[in-house]
Amino acid sequence: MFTSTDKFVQAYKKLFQNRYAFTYEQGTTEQQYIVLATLIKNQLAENWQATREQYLNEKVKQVYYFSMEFLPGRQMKSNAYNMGILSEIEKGVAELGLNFDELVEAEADPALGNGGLGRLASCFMDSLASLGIPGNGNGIRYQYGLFRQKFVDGHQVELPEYWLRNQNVWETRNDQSSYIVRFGGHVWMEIDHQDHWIPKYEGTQNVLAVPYDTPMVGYRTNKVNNLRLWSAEIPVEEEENYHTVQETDQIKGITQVLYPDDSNYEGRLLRLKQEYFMVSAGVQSIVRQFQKYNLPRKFFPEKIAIHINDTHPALVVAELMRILVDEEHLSWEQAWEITCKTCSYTNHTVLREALEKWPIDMMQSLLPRIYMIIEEINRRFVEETLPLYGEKLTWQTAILQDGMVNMAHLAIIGSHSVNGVAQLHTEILMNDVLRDFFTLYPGKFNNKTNGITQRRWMHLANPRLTQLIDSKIGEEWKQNPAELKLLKTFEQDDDTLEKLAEVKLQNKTDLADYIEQQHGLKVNPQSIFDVQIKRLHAYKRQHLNALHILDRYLRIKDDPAIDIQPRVFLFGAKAAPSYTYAKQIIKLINAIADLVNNDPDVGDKMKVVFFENYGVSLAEKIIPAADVSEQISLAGKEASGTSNMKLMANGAMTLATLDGANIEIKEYVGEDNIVVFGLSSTEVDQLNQSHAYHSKSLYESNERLNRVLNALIDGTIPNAQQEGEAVFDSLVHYNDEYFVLEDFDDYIAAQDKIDQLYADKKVWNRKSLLNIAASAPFSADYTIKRYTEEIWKAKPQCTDKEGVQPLNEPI
Ligand code: 26Q
Repeated sequence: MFTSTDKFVQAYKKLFQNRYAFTYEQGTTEQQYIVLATLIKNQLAENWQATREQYLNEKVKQVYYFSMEFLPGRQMKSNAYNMGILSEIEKGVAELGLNFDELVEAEADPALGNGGLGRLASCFMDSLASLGIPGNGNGIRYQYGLFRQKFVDGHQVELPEYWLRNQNVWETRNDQSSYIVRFGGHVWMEIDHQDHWIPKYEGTQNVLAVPYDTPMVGYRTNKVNNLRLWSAEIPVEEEENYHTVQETDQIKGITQVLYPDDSNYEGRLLRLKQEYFMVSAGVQSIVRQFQKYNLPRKFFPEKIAIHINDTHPALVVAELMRILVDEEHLSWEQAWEITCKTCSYTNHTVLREALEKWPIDMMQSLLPRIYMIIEEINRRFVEETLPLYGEKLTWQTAILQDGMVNMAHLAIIGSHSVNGVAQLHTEILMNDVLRDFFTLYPGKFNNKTNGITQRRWMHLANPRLTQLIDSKIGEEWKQNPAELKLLKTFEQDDDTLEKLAEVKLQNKTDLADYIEQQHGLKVNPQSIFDVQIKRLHAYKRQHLNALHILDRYLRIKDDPAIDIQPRVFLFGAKAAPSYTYAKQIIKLINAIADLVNNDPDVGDKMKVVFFENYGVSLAEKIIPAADVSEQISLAGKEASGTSNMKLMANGAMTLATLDGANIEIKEYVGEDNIVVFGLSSTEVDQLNQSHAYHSKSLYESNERLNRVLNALIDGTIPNAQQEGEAVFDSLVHYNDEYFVLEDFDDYIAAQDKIDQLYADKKVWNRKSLLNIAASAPFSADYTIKRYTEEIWKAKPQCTDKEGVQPLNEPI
């Protein structure tokens, strides 16, 4: 790379001058960042090209991960780190007299996703590259990412997030790989002179899909993968047809903005346009790639795997059929075999309101040819299934139902693999949500528990902890996370435990400084830092957390001299702009924070902080400082969760319901090192089926609960009367859909247990260490290995990574 700090300094100065024609000392921090990032990007260009060419020459099998969302986080530091030049760069930047951390913060954090699903896609991109697996991301280059959240008088206000303002150093626009995507118009079929049925199109709206490629750098490998994000433009030859700004905006509007809803699906035409736009451009570019391999078409599934990340890209199935049948002139049967062998699908939700279904007439008019193909897929499916399984099951699994196109059904029927994202979630899919399909295709179903990249979430976000681990067990764990379990041998070692506590305290002090600077609020780093960071949703039950806070507050008011473990409650969450109840919960928690933080009776015993604009960059600051990880969704609702894994790996104790991957966390860390409470998913099912739940009688009979709930409506919380009433009503009068009141007592008891454990520092530190030691199985490297071996059948292209073996047993 750079042979010396001097060389780096020279290269930096030269590049700065070339670009701006003044010296770097005269530049803004943004300009100084841009030059540094460009210098780093230039260093990886050669490997990027070499990787692409090698894969092409050797006709290597490639994986394409189709996702409407990616949340990569800032990339300068992680790229430098993965390239192995971070310390060199830091030295050089110091030599220049610049502040590296300031330059890092000058980079925009691309919020091209809502939450877990998008962040998972980015963790997977990191693992694919780091394992040397030929993996490509395929998504949308939204001009505006997920809204920037501000609080005005405690209410969420959404501001546009124009992340491209200062130029995106990491992307490369590749005009030569642009494709046309067609919408609307009319289609009819004609026979050509070779007896092929050819679709004829009239009156279509043609949109140019231009790819912007971003390098995905592997950790200590020379392989560089590609993330391809598509942007919508007017085709050059059609520019003259577009006269008004409105007409132009309509096209560009396709990739203008990310839909900010992660749970409540709304059938908007623009969203369907976005989905097909990404799918069509992506599949066309894959077919072009395969053509370069010069192989018979039946080898397609041996060289290409396409992964469908939730149903959002499910049109891949129909688009691949369209290209193989209409453009490559394969028979329907041949095309269908290739399609099913190529595609695989991951489900990320069991919430019924989140399942994508598009009105047939909308799809028919926007995508006439695609709809014809879906109709034919459905016709053949019904024809085959009906005689074998009868009417009921056939209609329940059909793609076309009640005037709607069921996207999950399309994805399942067109894929060879269907997976859930945690053991419990996969079981719920097989036994409940997708039971009929499990009857039809038991062999398609499999589990792939989510994972996280330790590079971003430990090595980079928590250097102090990383150094401590290195000093105890060496550096091998960075290549092979299973080694983390060696930490267990230090569970009784006072020196290690004290150092671990010191690391945590320093991280908490850093976060406390940040809180003071951002919120003007002083918090005591010696308190328990209790963290709930995730999208705001009733099923995730941030309001249960709020009820506990209120209960504690009332206890302190009863007896201001009470001997209680000091706590800081930390929240980070965005609510979908249209989700009124979620926004009311935000306002309520902010009002409780005002009350608690300004009450002199409370003092240091308790503080509440709701961070604005939670996202990847904030998570990197919060997670290393967490003591308690709140994973309190109603059992059966959270598919997996991934913040639970990040917090555990940073030594937080999990306070959890038996939901999603929490169950696996418990298995790995052991029941003594996690605090579990609440209904099980089976109990939730039973309560639902028996109709025996009456939240109002709990309100009336449980004194403690009664007092807390009354505090929502009796003026205890100033400035949130309406919101308090809304929460009260949903819990008491509308029978509490997510069983908050049922789980309340058990949750309070679990919180008291946390206090008790924390009181004995040695006990706590030991548990914290054991959590870190048991977090290895949640490495995304292992998750990706399993996808690669069991679903995609691709091969790592760097031999030094073959030692990475998944770890299955509890430590
Ligand atoms: C769908 C249609 C129209 C508009 C938006 C959407 C949409 C967008 C995003 C629907 C869902 C999402 C995101 C879902 C999500 O993030 N799910 C989470 O995925 C994580 C990774 O598997 C899991 O850990 C979480 O449990 C799950 O909630």
